[in-house]
Amino acid sequence: MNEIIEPKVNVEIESGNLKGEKVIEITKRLRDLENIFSDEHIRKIMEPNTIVYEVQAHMPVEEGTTAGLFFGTTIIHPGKVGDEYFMTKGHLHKKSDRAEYYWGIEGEGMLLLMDKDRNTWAEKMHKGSLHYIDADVAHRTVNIGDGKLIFGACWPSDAGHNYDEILMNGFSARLIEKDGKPILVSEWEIDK
Ligand code: S6P
Ligand code: ZN
Repeated sequence: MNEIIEPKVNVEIESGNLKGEKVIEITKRLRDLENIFSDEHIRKIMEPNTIVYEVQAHMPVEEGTTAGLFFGTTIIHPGKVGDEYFMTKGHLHKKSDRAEYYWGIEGEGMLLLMDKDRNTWAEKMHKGSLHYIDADVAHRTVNIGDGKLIFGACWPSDAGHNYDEILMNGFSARLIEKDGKPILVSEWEIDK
């Protein structure tokens, strides 16, 4: 049957906002982010309901399906825990041979990447920046600006998420603010 139909989902290009079928939404607040930031003491005394980041994802197939794709938008709110910028939990993909694309939509940020040998580096994120995240590279995003950091992502539907590795061992470096500027500091250099 020849049929012309409306799209089942729309993405607002300016904001990354997704509306339509099979869109899920996740909100991460300070209370959900235990042992992510360097200073647990400060995180615990901050307002636990503070939103750190929000994720929307269009998931047209079931998670784990081979050969499908997911498409998402992440908004990281501006803020810090001590001198460490608000950021995502960060993860590896459960399937270690699955890559991912990120692209900047709004705001100023950094994409923290860590390879298998625990070498960590950061790529600047801004409107229009494009980031290819190699398979088996851990990734975390950090908002270093005064407004929201918004970015898009596209990843294979069978990539999955491995959060445990980062929860246990972290990244080997963190992005902190020093003298009003972001710097990448090795874990061992941070005063506890
Ligand atoms: C999924 C993709 C993003 C993140 C989101 C939140 O592979 O990388 O959608 O899930 O940015 O980060 P995290 O580390 O909490 O999943
Ligand atoms: Zn990912």
